[in-house]
Amino acid sequence: MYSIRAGSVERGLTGEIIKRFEQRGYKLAAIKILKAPETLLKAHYADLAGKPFFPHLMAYMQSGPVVAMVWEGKEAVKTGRVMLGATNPLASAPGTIRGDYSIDIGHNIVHGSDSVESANKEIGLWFPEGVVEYTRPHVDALIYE
Ligand code: YYY
Ligand code: MG
Repeated sequence: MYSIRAGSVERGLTGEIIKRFEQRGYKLAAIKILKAPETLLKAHYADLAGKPFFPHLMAYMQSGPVVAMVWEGKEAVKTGRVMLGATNPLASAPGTIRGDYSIDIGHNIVHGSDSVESANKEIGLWFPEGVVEYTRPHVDALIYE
């Protein structure tokens, strides 16, 4: 589960970020723009509740709309984290999303689930209505061997 964070939507980076997952070959299973409610963000970032940066994180994520997405495919969580780059953009390699579009850690452009378990939890929080199930056999045959 990915969310293009507040600020990145306003900066006009939504299409750029979506494009990277599309061109890699991942399958879009859910997407929406929303102003994330505080209750949702608190559940989403529950593990970080005690951290000193938590109040800023909450305020930042409520400062504007976010785009939430689910991308599916082989190793989508692990590869997605590589595509995002390091948490601190100053340590993110050029070519990664954070490395190409951000500087400060608190405004690092995009969230990505860190494990399949947390992805499933986050998909339930952000998409309680469920994701869209479909197949695209001709495309998958071109992407996967
Ligand atoms: O999974 P990832 O987003 O790479 O990092 P987390 O450790 O889960 O932290 C979530 C979020 O919190 C991070 O993307 C920016 C913010 N944050 C921060 O503002 N300052 C820190 N020292 C650590 C994280
Ligand atoms: Mg995280």
